[in-house]
Amino acid sequence: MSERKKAPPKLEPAQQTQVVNLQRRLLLRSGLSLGALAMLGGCNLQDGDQVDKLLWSMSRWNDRVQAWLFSGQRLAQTYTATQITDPFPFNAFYAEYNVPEIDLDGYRLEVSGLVERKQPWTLQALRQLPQRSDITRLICIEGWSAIGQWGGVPLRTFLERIGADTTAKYVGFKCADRYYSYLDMPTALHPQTLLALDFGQVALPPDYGYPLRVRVPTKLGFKNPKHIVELFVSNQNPGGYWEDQGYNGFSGI
Ligand SMILES: Nc1nc2c(c(=O)[nH]1)N[C@H]1C(S)=C(S)[C@@H](COP(=O)(O)O)O[C@H]1N2
Ligand SMILES: [Mo]
Repeated sequence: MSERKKAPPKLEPAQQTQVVNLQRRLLLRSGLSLGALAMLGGCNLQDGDQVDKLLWSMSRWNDRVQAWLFSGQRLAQTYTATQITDPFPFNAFYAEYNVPEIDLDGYRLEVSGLVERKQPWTLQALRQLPQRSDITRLICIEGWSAIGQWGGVPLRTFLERIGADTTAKYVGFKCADRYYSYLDMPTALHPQTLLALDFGQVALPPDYGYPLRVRVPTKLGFKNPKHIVELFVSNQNPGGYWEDQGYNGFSGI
């Protein structure tokens, strides 16, 4: 049951402390998820199905508790320009040389689901909307974190422009590389949640999710889809690349 995709990365002592601190924080905030994982790691249960069911039900319970704890307005910590991590780490479910190729001129963000206006958006049109930029920390569940600056359209502003039903439960995202993920509506409406077009002083480079990514500093890294090509609003949980493999769907930090 405790099959793992790959061996955990070797970490420096300072990084280990960071991971332990992160786990402690996650544990405090989320109650059970890491405890459940530790329990699973430390035992030899043969009946995978039963364990799976237990973990999925705990995870769903966990999502509800976390959503309830999330105030929707508490701001994530911000940093100064001198604290920005350079070079910034790249991460995806594939190696860097497989980053998708995207024709920027032909690019459109498709919009679907519970919204009034479903016209696709060019990058230029997105840049004409009000912009915001924050220097925040991206925390990956694999045990690293890095500080960067992302700028773009607050997702709230975009949802308002397209006449989204903001009483719906989820905003889902589909990406150019088969990745997909979603945000709960309160997180989608959080002031620091961006449809990011810029990274530092430049347009998003390929590695970091060009031409458009979600940047949500109140969530773990995997809830920040890169290369997004479609956005939709739904009352059905859209799932996600990692969410569907058991990563906790709320994954707040
Ligand atoms: N399209 C897409 N988005 C993605 C991923 C991916 O594989 N594909 N990986 C996620 C994970 S696990 C992390 S930690 C961050 C990494 O973002 P970075 O490459 O800008 O550091 O992107 C997230 N968004
Ligand atoms: Mo990640």
